[in-house]
Amino acid sequence: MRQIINFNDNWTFLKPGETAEPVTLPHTWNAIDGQDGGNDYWRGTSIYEKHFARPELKEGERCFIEFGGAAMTADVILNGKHLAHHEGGYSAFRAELTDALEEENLLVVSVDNSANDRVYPQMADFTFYGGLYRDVKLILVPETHFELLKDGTPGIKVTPTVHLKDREAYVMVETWQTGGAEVWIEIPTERVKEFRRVEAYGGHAVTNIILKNVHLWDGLEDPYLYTVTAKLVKNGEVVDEISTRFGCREFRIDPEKGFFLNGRSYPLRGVSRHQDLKSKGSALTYEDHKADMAIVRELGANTLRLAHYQHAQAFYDLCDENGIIVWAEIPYITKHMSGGKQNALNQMRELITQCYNHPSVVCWGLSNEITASGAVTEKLLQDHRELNELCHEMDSTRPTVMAHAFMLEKDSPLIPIADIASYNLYFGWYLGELEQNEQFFDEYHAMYPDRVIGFSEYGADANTAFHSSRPEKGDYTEEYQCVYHEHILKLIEERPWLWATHVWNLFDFAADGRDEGGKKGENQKGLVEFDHKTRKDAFYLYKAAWSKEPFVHLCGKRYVDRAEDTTEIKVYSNCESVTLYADGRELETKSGKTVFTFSVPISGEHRIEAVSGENRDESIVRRADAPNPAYLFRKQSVINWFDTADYDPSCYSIKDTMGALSQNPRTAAILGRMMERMTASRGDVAKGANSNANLQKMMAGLSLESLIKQAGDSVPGEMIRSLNAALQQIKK
Ligand code: GCB
Repeated sequence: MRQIINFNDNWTFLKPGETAEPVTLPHTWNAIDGQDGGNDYWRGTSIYEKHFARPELKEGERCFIEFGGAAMTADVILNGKHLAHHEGGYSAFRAELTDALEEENLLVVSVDNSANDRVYPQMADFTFYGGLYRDVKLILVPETHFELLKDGTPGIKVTPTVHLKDREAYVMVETWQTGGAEVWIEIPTERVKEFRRVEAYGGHAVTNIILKNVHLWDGLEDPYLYTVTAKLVKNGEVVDEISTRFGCREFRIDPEKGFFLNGRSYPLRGVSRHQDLKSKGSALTYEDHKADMAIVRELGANTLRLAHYQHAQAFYDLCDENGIIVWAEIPYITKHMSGGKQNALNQMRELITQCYNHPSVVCWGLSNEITASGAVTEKLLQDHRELNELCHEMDSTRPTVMAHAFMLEKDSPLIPIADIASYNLYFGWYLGELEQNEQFFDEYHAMYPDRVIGFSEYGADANTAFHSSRPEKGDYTEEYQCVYHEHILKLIEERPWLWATHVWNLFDFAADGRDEGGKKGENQKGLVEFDHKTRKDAFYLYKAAWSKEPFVHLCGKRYVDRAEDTTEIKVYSNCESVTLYADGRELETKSGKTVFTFSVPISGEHRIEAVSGENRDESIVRRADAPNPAYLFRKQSVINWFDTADYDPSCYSIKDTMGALSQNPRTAAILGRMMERMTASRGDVAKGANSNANLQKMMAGLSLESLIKQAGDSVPGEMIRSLNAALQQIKK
């Protein structure tokens, strides 16, 4: 029988130029410098060493090591013998140690996250943490055992096909092994134990089992899991045993009606998740994963996009157990690399091999915003075709998908390569206005009514320190994030054909290249802060829309001082009516759905309470004489100075469009310098996007003034003034 030994303890970590330090895995060397901004986190090669005594191996037994993830490339060396090289920081892999074992052993794992031009990701809006940041295990198996090496396989593949009408599932079970003539397959059900003796040929065994009266894996409501066990038999004796859970579910996706689970409409509404956490980086424990899942359940989301790479197996397990529908993907992102095809294919092969049995996973994401920093070339199309074919060869049960950048034309030949599509749109945050989101989707849906389309990303950054009664795009207030999401929630609810929608992001996360909205190194589009604890108000908007757990939430608890006589008090709730009290006095009861808005006169300090049945929440607001400067991200009003300033319309100014300004060589040079500075604050991806031809086309119609407004404090007032003065020197 196999033995699995946790191998996380007693490692020594050696980073060049630093003294060796003892570490326990999971570990990343970028937990701090990958989150503090500056785009200067250390990327290079570090060494993990471990001394260990020879594990007790019985006659013929073999010893393997399993790495849950080594970012980004790894070499495994035991007692001086090089045993494995692995490229790709997010998939698991194994190496066999047996023949290199001695009585006392020195295991050296050299891990490298430095930049290169073949292993994805190389350009993206998140920190590429380096390290052995997932569990490491030793696996001791008999000489004849289920396969361990090929693409980190679990050795067993389960393909259930559900026939809803007959309430049956045909379950195909396959195993791979190094020898043995027979495999025993068992699936205990609620009534009987299904059992098959299967003859194996060429190291492969396959059988079909019909589950009658099948208990479906039915999303949030009933995520029922079966377990299949495979026993490998040699000379009449069971020598190895593995098992995996699986779920029986049927889904289909309709271009007009959206997603169906087990025959009923089941609109996928949820969020994306990165695997990282403040001060820990990517090195999460099982407790951290569980805490993340608890927040997903609290929110009431029924789907997760596990972006932008393969997550820990423990997390897909949690998704299975909790009935969460998953979009899984590889980090083929932002920038197509001409030498990256093999690595993209390898990462996809590993993702599918390792995640195939999870009923939660419903699609394979080929790439994300792959046109963000370059054109659609034949080479890029070809790499996508090959990835797409690979997915279909390996899995005939799940569609492929891509997440497209907003500037990708709707008729691009890239889109129909995958089975279904989704767009990442940020109108109302980066460029353009909120309404452009629905315009975009309505146009797409009218152009291609037979194509499945979804909303793979949308969001707005918010820092919970910043507040305003007149929230606007680019102010980083909690209130604008609410305005933004209220708009998009409505858009989504009115468009049932959007097959899946995913808020970007459930949590604030590390993007070391960023410096905006009062924080360095963080993307703040989360509904929850980077501590994975502090819920922003917008979190409760979605909870009100999705969760069945009755609650009321008073928004603006962090917005205490208000320089106005009457203030807006907003309540998010999934109850049908909400009553508001001020200082114990009943003010008003409102009926409605999700968002309840009240106008409340304020004079001093007031205790506000929102009540619906048993559910209540309270906050304090205070009448202030002047706006509290601590609430302001923009310390000055960027635009007002210009409205009052004189300017000569026969010369160029910031009122002109980007298109007009780029026509004249002198204004174009000024513009170029300014754009460089504006994009620098948003990290590498923004810098890459600047060279995108489609983006340039879309921006040509926008006035420079509207872009500046967008950029907030990254373009200070003084700079705008001198910029405008310079433009005013140039005659049209
Ligand atoms: C995107 C990317 C995601 C970024 C996000 C943003 O489209 O796919 O990785 O983090 O935009 O916040 O800009």
